[in-house]
Amino acid sequence: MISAETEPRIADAFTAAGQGQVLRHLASLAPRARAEFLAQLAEVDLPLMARLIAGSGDGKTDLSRLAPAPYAALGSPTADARAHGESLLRAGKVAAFTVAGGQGTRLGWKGPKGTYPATVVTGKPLFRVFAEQIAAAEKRHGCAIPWYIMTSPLNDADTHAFFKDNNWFGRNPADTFLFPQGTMPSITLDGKLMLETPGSLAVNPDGHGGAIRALHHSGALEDMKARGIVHLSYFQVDNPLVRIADPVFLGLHAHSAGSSGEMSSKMVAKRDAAEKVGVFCDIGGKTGVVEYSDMPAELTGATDASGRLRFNAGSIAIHLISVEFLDRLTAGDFALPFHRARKKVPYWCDAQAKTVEPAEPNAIKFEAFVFDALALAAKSLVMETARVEEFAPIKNASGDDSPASSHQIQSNRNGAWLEKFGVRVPRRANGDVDARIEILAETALEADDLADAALPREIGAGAEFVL
Ligand code: UD2
Repeated sequence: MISAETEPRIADAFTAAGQGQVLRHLASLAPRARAEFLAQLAEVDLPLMARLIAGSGDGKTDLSRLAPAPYAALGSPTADARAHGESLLRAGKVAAFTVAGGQGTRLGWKGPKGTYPATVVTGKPLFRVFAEQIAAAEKRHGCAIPWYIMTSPLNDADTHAFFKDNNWFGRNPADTFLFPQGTMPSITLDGKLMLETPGSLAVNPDGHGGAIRALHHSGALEDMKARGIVHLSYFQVDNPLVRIADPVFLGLHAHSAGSSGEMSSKMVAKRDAAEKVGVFCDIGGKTGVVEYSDMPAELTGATDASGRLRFNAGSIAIHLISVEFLDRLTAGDFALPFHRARKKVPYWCDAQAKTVEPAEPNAIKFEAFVFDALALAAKSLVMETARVEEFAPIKNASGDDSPASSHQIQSNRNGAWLEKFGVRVPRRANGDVDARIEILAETALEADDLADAALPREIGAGAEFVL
């Protein structure tokens, strides 16, 4: 609670920082609203905001030192890695971690993204897809896989309600840990903090990079340590094909010479130069990701002698992160850089006495990116995977990375799994599967799990099939 003495100090600090405009309705707020607003203001790191507004401390990479990052290519031997990964799982040393704090504006879905119906036939919501996959992995390895989910202050209550309404998807709620990430104030294009209402700042979730701090602040990290968790399987809420706690990836991350076991990543070969994914690069001797929007066109489109994209290692935002690494980062004076993005941010308009949704970008949002932590790992491994196996994100309402494209990739993956065991699957001229095929996690976590399944001889063109 803000005391009568601290109140003028907070107000003075904002005025001294040239941000006194946010106080313009303070005197007219009711006591409770005033106290809540002052508490929000007290949380703002004004020196950090001043640095960001002045343009320093943000996440621009030195592009003169970029080379393609090395990676473990598809088809590298994996038998040892799998055995190592499976033993980590059996020993209960692995947890799942979903970042689900994004606002999901591009999809136009009102609720949290994880509530979106994602699967191709039964329309299971993303959170259920993950819960069922974790349950299947727990059963297979005879272990508990605690699940940590980062929400944001904007969707935390709705996410909780969804889990509760769905009876925690059959999970023990004690093994499911939801916590909100932090926020950052948005600023106008000329560097002023903004009001969303007379008694609240316009803020945005502080990016998935906020996860590192939030894992610490929420007590999740302590909880992991108490449970003996050693590695976190990190993934985004938008990808129903993610392979959570993949044993092969775990083994490579924890035991291969190219990895310090701190933070590893999966990549796919980019679809084309324009694909909106970050790219794994060697940045002055360290593996890192350069976000697509930060990569100059001449590098994005550069090709090698065989005509292949030079920077082709697309990030699918799947990582393994060790608890020890997170602990080390959060124990010190740690901060990831903030990246700036021009966005449409609703703001309080005094003339209209209401919150206005702008038609054009009117503000800068600051977000930290989790992949900037890669630079802090001693040695970081990147593993290539097949796009059709693990990447079918749902981000946009239509076109690329939409529900429709995700459904097609899901059917393509599932069709290929069936074909491996002799099932005839209809395909169109472009190679896409011409049927809607869903395979439940309890049936198979990967193609070879179908070896003993009762399979049909054929799937009809245009049919729906659930296994
Ligand atoms: C991300 C990556 C991109 C590529 C792509 C693969 C960034 C900046 N870009 O693009 O390089 O790997 O994914 O699909 O990461 N989130 C939070 N809190 C936030 C912001 C986001 O939890 O404050 C979550 C969000 O819920 C989602 C994920 O992070 O699960 C990615 O969010 P995004 O939409 O900002 O990133 P995107 O899809 O543009």
